[in-house]
Amino acid sequence: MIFNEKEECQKPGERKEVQSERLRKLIARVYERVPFYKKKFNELKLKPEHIKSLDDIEKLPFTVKNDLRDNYPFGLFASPMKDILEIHASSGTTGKPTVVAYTKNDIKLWSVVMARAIACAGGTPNDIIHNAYGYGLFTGGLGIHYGALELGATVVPISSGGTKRALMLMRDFGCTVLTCTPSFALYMAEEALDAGIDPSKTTLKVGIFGAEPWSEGMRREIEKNWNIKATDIYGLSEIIGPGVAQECAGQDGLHVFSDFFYPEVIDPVTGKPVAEGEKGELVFTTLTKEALPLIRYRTGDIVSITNEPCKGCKRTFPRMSKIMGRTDDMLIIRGVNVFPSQIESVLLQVEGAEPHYLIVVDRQHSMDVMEIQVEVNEKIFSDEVKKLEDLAGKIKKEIESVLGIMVSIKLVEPKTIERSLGKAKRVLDKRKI
Ligand code: DLL
Repeated sequence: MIFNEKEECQKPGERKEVQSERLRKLIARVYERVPFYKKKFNELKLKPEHIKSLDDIEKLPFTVKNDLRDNYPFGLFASPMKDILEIHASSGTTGKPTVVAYTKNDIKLWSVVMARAIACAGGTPNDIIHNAYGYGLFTGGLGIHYGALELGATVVPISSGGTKRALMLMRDFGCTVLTCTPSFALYMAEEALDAGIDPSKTTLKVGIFGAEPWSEGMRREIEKNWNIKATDIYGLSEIIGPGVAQECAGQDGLHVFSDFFYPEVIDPVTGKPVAEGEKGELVFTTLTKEALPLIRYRTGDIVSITNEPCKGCKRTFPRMSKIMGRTDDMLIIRGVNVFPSQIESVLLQVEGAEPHYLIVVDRQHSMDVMEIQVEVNEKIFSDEVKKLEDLAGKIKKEIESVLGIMVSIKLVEPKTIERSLGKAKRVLDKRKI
């Protein structure tokens, strides 16, 4: 199905009926199957029958990332393991990842919303999709893959890395859609020029970029370099992966697929909803998910949402702005979520390293790079160079194994990292995005 007009252009009032019905079923399901939710509801003296429609959603408790960690790995699942077909995981502050799961119906849902997203961006069954999101535990690669299959397009599961070969295949196969993080799209354009390929003269026509924040300036650059229309895709593993919201060719906000993922925007301090169009923290309720249904999940992403009709297409979904920031200190480095506290917990365990550090993030040749400056104690600092090198190597190895991305380590003299009286400044983000 390329464009399901009945669902995507449904009158908002009619959609609300569908959403309310789905919400009622969801609440009954989690109350019965997830002890964590049953306990929370009981504490609030809330019974499933108190939730009659979407208008009652504010009575429900929030869910936060820590709830997933506290119930690691499978504690929040609402389906028995025999019904779970696939598991993904993203990084977490304590080194324990956030685990998410899918039943057969969940995979079908993921395929449908991702097919919707690709079509919304301008993709059709005739397209050849060069999918350079990472395949593996990250939801980017497989999410796009399922959507491409559902749409009936051709997908090339190129994954990330091996850029020169990937560029050759992209040209030889005549790929028409590029899917990857926006920073990787820029990096690939540079690599193409190096390899003697003019990126503006390829067969590509559309790009579907997300998993990390990017600006309008970056969009213009990508569009110019590749001579394509660059669209924004949003999603998060906890809710489904990519395929939660997608821009159409109008490029004026991302259509939130609210018939499956009901969005709210709240004041992150009071937890109360903000007025339409105001910015706040994005919260989602998964209306039909089976394996890992989440109620009022706080994403930490700051956005605003409008219900004004879209000028670019007939879809009637609410549209959200690009992500304007986060409520927590999560960094996204080459699409990987990184919390400074993950780095801190490694440093605390390494003999000789002090927990005074500064994470410097920059962009070199369009790729994110991360340097961690770490103070060492007096004793270590006066040791010979070899010992310092060994220490830096040890820290690098430990941090890379926790984060799953490459970092560089710079050991610095005792007391050189600026101390702060208030909230410590742990991150210097020099990326201009
Ligand atoms: O990044 C899923 C995804 C894959 C989305 C591919 C789009 C394309 P996580 O690894 O769980 O899932 O990270 C989710 O990434 O809460 C946002 O902070 C950020 N993020 C995702 N998409 C965008 C975007 C995937 N378009 C976290 N713009 C989210 C800005 C984004 N930030």
